[in-house]
Amino acid sequence: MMFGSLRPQAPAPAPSRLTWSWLTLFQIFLAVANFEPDEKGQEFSVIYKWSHRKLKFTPYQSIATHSARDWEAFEVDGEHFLAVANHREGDNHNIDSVIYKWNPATRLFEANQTIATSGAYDWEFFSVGPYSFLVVANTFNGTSTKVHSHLYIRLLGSFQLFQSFPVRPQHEPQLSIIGHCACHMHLLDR
Ligand SMILES: [Ca+2]
Repeated sequence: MMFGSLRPQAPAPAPSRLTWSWLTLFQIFLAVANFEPDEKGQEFSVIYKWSHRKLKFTPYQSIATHSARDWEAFEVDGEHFLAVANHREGDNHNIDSVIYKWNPATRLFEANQTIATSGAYDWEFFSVGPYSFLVVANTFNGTSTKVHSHLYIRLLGSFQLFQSFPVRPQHEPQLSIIGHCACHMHLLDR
């Protein structure tokens, strides 16, 4: 089963600035990040589910987000997660981003863990052997773009800070995972 990011060329079903993630459970879901509040001032991202009957994605679950910039879909030990990068709430960039976990009983994505972020822009997930990692690109803490981005490792059922990196983003940062082999060797050396 594969997970990853997808930025399709297909027409967007909702507001103009969107990012997409996809994941495969028993069905196919799309998570759409809405950047701006709706006409009522509420901010939601929408998870769409593929309808085999209608042959299109239909709204499945709305999740309150704050200027969401990215949804990252991933799987750990057979459990399915979505992490949202909440960028800012009003003028406040120091807010929580949230990791949601699929609950097979309720058939909903439910908040599983919050992680403090500063102008979060992107999440990337990767695994090295038995270890699962999430890295977040932070961009702005309200006064400075000299902020650290953080790498988290999943231990004992939650993501815990593993390492921090000073980053000064010039533009919209996109995380890329490179050098799995080097990372693997580094971990083995620890
Ligand atoms: Ca991402």
